[in-house]
This record gives sequence, C-alpha cells and structure tokens, in this order.
Amino acid sequence: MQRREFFKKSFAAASALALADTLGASETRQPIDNRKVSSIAFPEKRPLITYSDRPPLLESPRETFSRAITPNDEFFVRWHMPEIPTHIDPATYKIHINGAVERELHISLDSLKLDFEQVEVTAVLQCGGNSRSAFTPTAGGIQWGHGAMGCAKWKGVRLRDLLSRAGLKKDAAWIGFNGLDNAAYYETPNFVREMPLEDLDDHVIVAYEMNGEDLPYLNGYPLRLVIPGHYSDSWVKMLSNITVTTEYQKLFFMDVAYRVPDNDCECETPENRFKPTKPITTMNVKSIIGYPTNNTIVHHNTHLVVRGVAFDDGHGIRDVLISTDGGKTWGTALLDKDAGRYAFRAFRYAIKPTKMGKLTIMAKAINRLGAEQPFAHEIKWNHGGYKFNGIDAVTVEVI
Ligand SMILES: Nc1nc2c(c(=O)[nH]1)N[C@H]1C(S)=C(S)[C@@H](COP(=O)(O)O)O[C@H]1N2
Ligand SMILES: [Mo]
Repeated sequence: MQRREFFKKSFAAASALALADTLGASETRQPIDNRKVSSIAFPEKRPLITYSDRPPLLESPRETFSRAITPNDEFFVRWHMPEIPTHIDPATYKIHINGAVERELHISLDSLKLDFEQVEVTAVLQCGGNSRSAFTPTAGGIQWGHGAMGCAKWKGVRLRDLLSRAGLKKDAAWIGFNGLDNAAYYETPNFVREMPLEDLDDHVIVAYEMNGEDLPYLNGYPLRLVIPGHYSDSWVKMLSNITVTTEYQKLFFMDVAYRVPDNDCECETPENRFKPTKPITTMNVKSIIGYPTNNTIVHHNTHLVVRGVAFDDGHGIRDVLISTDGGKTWGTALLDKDAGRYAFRAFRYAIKPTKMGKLTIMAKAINRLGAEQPFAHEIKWNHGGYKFNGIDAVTVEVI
C-alpha cells in the first residue's frame, strides 16, 4: 500500500515534469473541458457552467454546439460589473443619443420598433477570451472552456439609421456605448466601449430580439449592440447611451483590456510582454464538436455521426475536415444549409469505429479565404489569452 502510494506520487511528479517540458514556457493545449453545469439555474436560463453569480458568469456546455442556433436559455453570460439593475420598465426605458450630433435623441422601445426599419441578422457572439484555459501559463481572465460563444438570430434597427436621425456633426469620429451596469466602487471604470465611426457599416444593429423573443435579461434586456463578425467585447448590453465624440476617449476597457500584441503572430512571452498592442476586432476561423463529447461511450462497427459548428468573421466556411488519426489524414464533413455569413455553419460526419478503446476525433474549419485552424499546440501565447482557435479534439471510448 505504502509502495503503491509512493509510486503514484512519483509518477504524478514525473508526469507533471514531462508536461512542463513539452509545454515549454508559454504554449497552448486543449481548453479545459470537464466542468459540469451547476445544479442551480439563473432566471430564464437552464443550468449552465457557473463561474460566479455576482456578476453572473455562465458558460454553455459542449453539447450546446451540436446545433446551429443556440437557444436563449442555453446562451452564455458575461458581465464585468457586479451592479446590474434588477428592474427595467419597458414603458419608460429610453436610449439616449448625444454628443457630436445635430439633435439629441431619447428613443423609447416602442418608437424604436415603429419609427425605424427593422432588420435581422443571424450572427455568432463570441467572447475574445473564449477557450482561454488553453493557454499555459494561465492567461489573465475567466478560464473559459469552449462555451463562451453562441449563435442567435438578432432583430433590431441599424445603428446607422439612429445616427442619421440624430445627424452627425462634421468632425464626429468616434461612437461610445454605455450600458446600465455599474461598478461597485467609484474608482472602478465603467464598461464603456468605443468604435471608430469609419468602422460602422449597415450590419451593426441595436437589437431588442434574440431568436424571436425579447432579449433575456442576462443577455442585455432590453437593448444590445450586435456587431457581426467581431468579438463580443463591444456588443454592449442594456445599452442606454450612445455618445458621439470627435476624439477617442481614453477608457480602461478600450486601452487596457481586449488587446493583443501588435505583431504578426499576435504573440509574446510572459517574460517579454510585447508593446504596442492593438484591439482584438474580427474573429478568426474556428469549429467546435458538439457531439460526441469527451468520454462518450460508442459502439464499434456502428455509425457515429459527429456534429458541430464552424464560423469565422463573415467570409464564410468553405470546409470542415475531420480526422481520427491525430491529424495525419482528413475527411470532408457535410455542411448544413447556410444561415448567413455571420452564422454558425453546422456540420456532420459519419465514422464507423472498428478498434476498441480510446478514439480521438478532431475537427478543423477552413474559411473561404483559405484560412484554417492551427493545431492547439501551434498557437502562441498572449497575456490576455485571446483569440484561441486551435483544432478541436474530443476523445470517446469505443466498446
Ligand atoms: N453592458 C455590458 N455589456 C457587455 C459586457 C458588460 O460587462 N457590460 N461585457 C461584454 C463582453 S466582454 C461579452 S463576452 C459579452 C457577453 O454577452 P452575453 O452575456 O450576452 O453572452 O457582452 C459584452 N457586453
Ligand atoms: Mo468578453
């Protein structure tokens, strides 16, 4: 017994060393994928992986990604500020547009729905730090697995239409967005985001509906910004103020957070942090297997249909490839119908496992520009743990 303990311990130490060796000082691996959903659910949400309840931080489990649309109650949640209003009255809610505009606007929800053209877009919302737990050493921030993303059909009005109703002043250059959430202490900066006016296109909307319903409270009821193709750090929720400025306001959540090294590999080491940095903007190509999940039991000599989703920043998915031999050979998955260039593209691929034991299935997406996902270990470190898009892998048990 003692001997066994000893061997167990020394084995653990040796494998930890070996792991440190192969990982090097700053490498990546597969994100953590064994967290269980909580037994307690938030309002309008089913039980999700829960990191915190103040502010609410909820992640969707892997099986969410076997479908092209993420149901509202399964959609992940991320807030920076602990103070979120607990009551919103849709009858009196107004969105304010001010700053470098010809006339200030205070628009009610009814007026938003009646007085402007309604538009819809199916688009992926993904946190720039999704899959952050892949980075070693640990990168600062929530240690998300794969599930800080989702895809919904958003309905609302074009931001451009709101701004033209207000009339932009000649020297208008930046648009600032603020929501109703607040820091608990005065010293903490509020979550305000800015967008250069020149980046504004007709795809950016102020949305009030998600998958045919009011936005769930935790996803930003009653209004949020939707910026298709872009990481979601600027998709401001409970949007209450749009302020146009002539100059960039130096704000914490613009200047410090959500930035990567401004070099070709967007990489650095913990010892040698790279300057200057640039904001994370458009998303890179990525895919996630929704079924099977890790440790699923499957039967040999029967068909197993692998399902998942792929997306990029709006160029569109050309192919999803599947490998069962560690990436040596790849087969082409079937793509489901295209729900628009910003949407999840669902894929499926049938395999028939013949050997008993563990089987690892990998998925790699390629977009219409030819950009493809690298292997997880090829991705270089950055201090915020942003933009991980390594080839996904799940390991099942064949019996
Ligand atoms: N008002 C407000 N909007 C916000 C945030 C926030 O903290 N406050 N976080 C942003 C970030 S970083 C992410 S990842 C998304 C998360 O959107 P979700 O909670 O609907 O999934 O909201 C964005 N919009
Ligand atoms: Mo985020």
